[in-house]
Amino acid sequence: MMRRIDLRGAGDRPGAPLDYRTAVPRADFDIEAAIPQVHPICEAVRLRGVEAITEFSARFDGVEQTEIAVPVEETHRALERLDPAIRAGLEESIRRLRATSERELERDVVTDLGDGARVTHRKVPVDRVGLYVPGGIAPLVSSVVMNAVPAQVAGVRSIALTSSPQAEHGGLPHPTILAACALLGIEEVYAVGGAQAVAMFAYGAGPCERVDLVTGPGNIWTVSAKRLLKGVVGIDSEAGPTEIAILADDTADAAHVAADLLSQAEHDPLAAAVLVTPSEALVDDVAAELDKQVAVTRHVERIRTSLGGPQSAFVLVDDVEQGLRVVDGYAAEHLEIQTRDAAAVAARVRNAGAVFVGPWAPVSLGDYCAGSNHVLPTGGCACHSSGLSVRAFTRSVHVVEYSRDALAEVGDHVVTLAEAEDLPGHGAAVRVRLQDR
Ligand code: HSO
Ligand code: ZN
Repeated sequence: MMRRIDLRGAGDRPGAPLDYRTAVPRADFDIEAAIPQVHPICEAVRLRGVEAITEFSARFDGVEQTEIAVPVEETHRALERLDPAIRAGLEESIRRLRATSERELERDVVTDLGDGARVTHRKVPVDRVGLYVPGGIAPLVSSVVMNAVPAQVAGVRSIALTSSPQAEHGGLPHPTILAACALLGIEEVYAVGGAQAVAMFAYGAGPCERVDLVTGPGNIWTVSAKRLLKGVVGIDSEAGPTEIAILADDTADAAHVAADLLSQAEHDPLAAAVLVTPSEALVDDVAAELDKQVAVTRHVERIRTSLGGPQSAFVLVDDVEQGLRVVDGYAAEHLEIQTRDAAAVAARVRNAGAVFVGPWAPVSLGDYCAGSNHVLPTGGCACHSSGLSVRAFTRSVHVVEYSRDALAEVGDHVVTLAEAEDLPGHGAAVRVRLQDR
């Protein structure tokens, strides 16, 4: 089902060094190519607001809407009807993520650079955020938790959440998503999905005031809209189709490895599942396990497409050393380390959205209840971006306080540097303060 890429001996071929960033291909998720289609949608929302949004809901979601806002009573009703076991699961997920988020909150940093010279790095929560929760292929109720909890812990004043309207739920988002909103005390909820949801947040539309920052995972349309509107609005990392990479040696359990690859392939035909290993025996065992496990799972079609796609592969390497170069080059959204001394190997990983260490930390634990966040950079963006956390919802501001003497101490340097840049007015702003009057 999965193809094999053999990189053994390819690492240090003289004259033709291997480019580890492209050694493992990615799915065809061309964000730029989708922008020409997304642009008119965003423009329509900017110019015509709710009227345009309801047209898109009719066209893309098959839902006739008169309003886009979900009455708060609907969220309370959904919570009353929620299966108690699901509620307990959500509560545990919230508790653990809240615990890590509270510890991750950064304090102000005050630096005194001499008498009367102080710079404070002040942390300020973003004022208003729009959280996007996918409702398409699967209603990702856990994404409500992953978006909302760090925003709340960061101290965001105003939180709005949107998810696509569902024809089978009377044009509202999935009831479990609404219930999770009630559980978290989120009262401003919209039934809007796709690119039009990102545009609604970026420009404001009808009852939805514009936000400062949009976060959350999505499909090609929402991710393209985020890239297009970045600058009009802040965005978190680009979180597209799910990826799992597993670096494993012959100590790994093939049944576990197969189950974990399958678990993320389940998300999307474009999801990527990659096993990097020096052990050919492990590849054979995992391939056999996958045949067994996929045959009895629910979303067979989707999983077969994902695992059979060019983005999924068994990658054979010389050893764990080369494996580390491969996974660092790939920069997976999720990376599992299932090797001897897994913690020591994991400590050397530089590029991954999140790292899962050893046999007892599957990615699906992190998807729901580890206390880590599951909104993570995909498509190789993990080499420059981070997953969602309180930091994503916080800005920092340098606050500068100097006395006259402290300014005098450094003033000549300012004047000299300003002259060097041919900006004498800059220097004058210091001189005018220090000259005797
Ligand atoms: N693995 C997905 C998140 C998710 N899984 C939600 C289940 N529900 C992307 O990190
Ligand atoms: Zn998942």
